[in-house]
Amino acid sequence: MFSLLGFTFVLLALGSCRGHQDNDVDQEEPELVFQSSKYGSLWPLPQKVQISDVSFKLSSSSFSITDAKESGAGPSCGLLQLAYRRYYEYIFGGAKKQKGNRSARAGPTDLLELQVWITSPDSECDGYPSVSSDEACLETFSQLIFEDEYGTKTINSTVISDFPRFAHRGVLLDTSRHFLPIKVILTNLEIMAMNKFNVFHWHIVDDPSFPYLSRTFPNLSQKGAYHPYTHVYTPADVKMVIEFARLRGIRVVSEFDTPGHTQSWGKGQTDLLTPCYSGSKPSGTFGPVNPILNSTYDFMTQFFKEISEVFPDAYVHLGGDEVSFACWQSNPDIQKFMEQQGFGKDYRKLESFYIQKLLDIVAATNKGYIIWQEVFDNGVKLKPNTVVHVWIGSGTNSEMSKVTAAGYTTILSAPWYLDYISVGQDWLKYYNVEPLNFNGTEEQKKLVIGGEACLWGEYVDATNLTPRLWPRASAVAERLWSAKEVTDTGDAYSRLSLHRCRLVERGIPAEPLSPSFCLHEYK
Ligand code: CP6
Repeated sequence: MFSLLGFTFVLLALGSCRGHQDNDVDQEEPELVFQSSKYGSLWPLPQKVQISDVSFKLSSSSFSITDAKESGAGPSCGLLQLAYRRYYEYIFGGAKKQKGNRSARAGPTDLLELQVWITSPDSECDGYPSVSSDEACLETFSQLIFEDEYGTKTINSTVISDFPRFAHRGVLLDTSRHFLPIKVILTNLEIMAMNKFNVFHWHIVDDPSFPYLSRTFPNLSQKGAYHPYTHVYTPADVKMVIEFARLRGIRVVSEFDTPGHTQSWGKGQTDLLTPCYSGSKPSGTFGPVNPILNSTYDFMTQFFKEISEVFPDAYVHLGGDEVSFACWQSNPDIQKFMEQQGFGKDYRKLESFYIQKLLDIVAATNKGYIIWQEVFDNGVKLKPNTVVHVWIGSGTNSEMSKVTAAGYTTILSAPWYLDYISVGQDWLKYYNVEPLNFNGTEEQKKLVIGGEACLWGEYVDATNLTPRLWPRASAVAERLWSAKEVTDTGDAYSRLSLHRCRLVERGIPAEPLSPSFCLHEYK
């Protein structure tokens, strides 16, 4: 059984005739010095795979992907029809070249059809993916196809049973430190699907720039973007990203991080940020969102109403990380407010006061929310369906214990900060993480819904994003998809090398793991 992200379905591979036994089938390039995996180039590894040595040929002139007669989703399912076309093109390289120019007549061992049989009662052709979507993928089928020594596309008869270990498998991209053109975002969504990632965490705004074009508050990007026309995401751009992701079974979770990381918000929205003081006078600089003004909450109410309408996902990420208290401490109005509220000198209480009100505002838009771990650490009262995002690299295991002991669902990012680079095979470091390796009951472990690879944008833009992310994020993808027992790094190395070459063959500049070559190098 396979399924496209967001679907469950069964593939029936029909040959024009019985396949022949071919004991000489050698799907690995003999030149490669590593030990080939019996799983070929499959990545991430499915839950159960049995590859037989019965093989079929595929030719672009006779092979097609079709709906099975019994399928629950037919020609009217645009999402599926588009996926068939995409994967046909991946398999045959854009249908341009027909290697060897074999006759169009189907041979006795040709695979003619891949029939896709959707078995789930209500498929998600027109809807959006969610945390509970049933998944797996046409991608798996395409990964089983290899070129024999004559360059003919070949597939061995295979039984696969597949589903993800974790439901939330995300990649964070940061479009504030550097603006990322839409094309780069779409390319990476495509690569995410090839790795079975299903959440695009869009860290869209931050201190340096505010590229989100808000219909309600156009001044935010007019004043806060790096450039008001060329470095913004218009409503049409955002729609395009969401639809492109939807067609690939990927959720788009937007992050609008407050009260810290908001310098760019202040440029287009007066009085939103706290004026910092130097002695008894305002210093002219600004700190986090001003939590003591009613106007702040009026603004947030309107702003998040818009966000809840623009982004269809059931969750929005509200940030809440790394709030610096120095500016709040310097401001006499804030000091007075602290006294009135009985907060003493504990600015975490002020932070919690702000977040509490924000969470109520967002909850009223019928969205769930994800927050960075500090919000939980500060003891803010959270709705039971809140997702706590663990990112701090020290004390990670005890944090996972605490968050899940308190009954919250959690996602893990602390071990997967891919903006950190070093020489050598750092993918192994990401691969060797076991997300449930913390003290806790079975009930607690069930609350870990997944994780995210984070590519913060300080040193990343369109020039280097793709090779920096891939295939390093692929290591995270397998950890979040495959069974817990899949930990053989030798086997992983072999499959990942081939997976990376497949990305290269599909036109993606994914960086190499070690001295090596690909049959079809990057052009
Ligand atoms: N930006 C935002 C960042 C980081 C965070 N939030 C960050 C902090 C520490 C490291 C890497 C990234 N750049 N908004 C923390 C979640 Cl090591």
